[in-house]
Amino acid sequence: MNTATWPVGYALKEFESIDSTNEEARRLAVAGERGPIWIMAARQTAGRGRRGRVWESPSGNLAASLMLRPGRPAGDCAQLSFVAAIAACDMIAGFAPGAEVRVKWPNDVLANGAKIAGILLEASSSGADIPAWLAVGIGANLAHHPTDTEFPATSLAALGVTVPPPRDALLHLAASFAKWYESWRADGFAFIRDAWLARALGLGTRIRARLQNEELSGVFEGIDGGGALLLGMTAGRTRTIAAGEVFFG
Ligand code: BT5
Repeated sequence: MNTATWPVGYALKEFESIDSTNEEARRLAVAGERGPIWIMAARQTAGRGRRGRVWESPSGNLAASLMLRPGRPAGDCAQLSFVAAIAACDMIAGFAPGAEVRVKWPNDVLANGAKIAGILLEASSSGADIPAWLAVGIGANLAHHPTDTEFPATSLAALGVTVPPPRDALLHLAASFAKWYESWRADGFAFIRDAWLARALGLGTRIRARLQNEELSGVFEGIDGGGALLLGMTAGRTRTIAAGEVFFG
């Protein structure tokens, strides 16, 4: 793996054990911390996924959140989950060069088809058009992965590669995120979308999308300017899906 250097201007706060690094990001933001600051914990006792789901993060895995204040509208801020996915994908690929490391809409990183990292973006809930702060939470399975998940999971250890200390993984993640974040700030989402699509699994293939009240089958055509999934249906129609789960095959 190439060497990486810690990005200039980013602070770091480390914990041995914490409830959730995203929750700590929220606490720091509410207390007035300006950021950008990475929060990392060796272990989370209440790691969370989307929609109240649990994220398992035992010691040996990476659990980290970046608290930052982009000063951009909420719709634009949501694009940062794609920035995080690209950064996490490249970090994992760097440690597992022999694996097929891909992103899966909206926020997962897969290695050889199994989930190795997940992303949880949370924002201040003040109702303002421009969120006061964002927490970009990233969990990556370095040494361990759960076996009882709906979607199969894996880890660097299960891939048979050398497992880095979580701090090394964070260094590469933080360096990569900072690079892609600068590109997003300077050039907007189009370039990020292209970079994400270049890493996406199953582009142009038939997928299933589970929405809140229905399940759809269609061709994964891409993502739109807001990051929504584009699903090609019969008769040339395209459905735009803002939230849901995707299944391949
Ligand atoms: C995610 O949610 O994938 C977002 C995970 C974000 C975790 C980070 S860790 C640092 C920061 N602090 C936090 O508290 N959270 C963030 P979702 O797509 O909802 O996936 C959750 C589902 O994945 C669960 O319902 C399980 O089925 C499965 N799962 C739980 N732990 C897993 C793991 N370690 N690896 C793979 N799958 C897991």
